[in-house]
Amino acid sequence: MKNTKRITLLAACAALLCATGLATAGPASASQESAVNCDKSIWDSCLTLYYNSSQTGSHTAFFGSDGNFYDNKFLSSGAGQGQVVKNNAASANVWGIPPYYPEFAVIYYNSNYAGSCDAISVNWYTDRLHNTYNENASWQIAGNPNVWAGCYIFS
Ligand SMILES: [Ca+2]
Repeated sequence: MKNTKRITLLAACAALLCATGLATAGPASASQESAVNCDKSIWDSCLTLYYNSSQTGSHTAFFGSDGNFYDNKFLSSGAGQGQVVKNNAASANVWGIPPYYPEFAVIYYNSNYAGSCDAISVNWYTDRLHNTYNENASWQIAGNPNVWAGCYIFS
């Protein structure tokens, strides 16, 4: 009888831990690279990519860096929802908070931060990507000017 009770209690604790874990797993969890919108309560900076020009159509928000857009999809409702982000983003904006100035979101033509690039200043945007329009595969947030040297600059 006592043993049964103890086992039930353990099972209940395990279930509770599991529920707590799910409840606290926000957009910034390590396994998730993107979400529908920037979570400004958690993220220091955030890149939002849009399926269409002029920041329209479906969008997806990224924090940190992502070496390959192949496994990310446009998440919000709108044109392009469900499409893979890679080679499909037309416009973008970047949100960030001090002291993360000056920083740029650098978007690359190739995966793993290679190839021609567009660099968008934090708290700026573009209605049409220049070097990576519909040809985009990775991005990183950067504070070192050497990183965005040679990129097309939006600021
Ligand atoms: Ca990815």
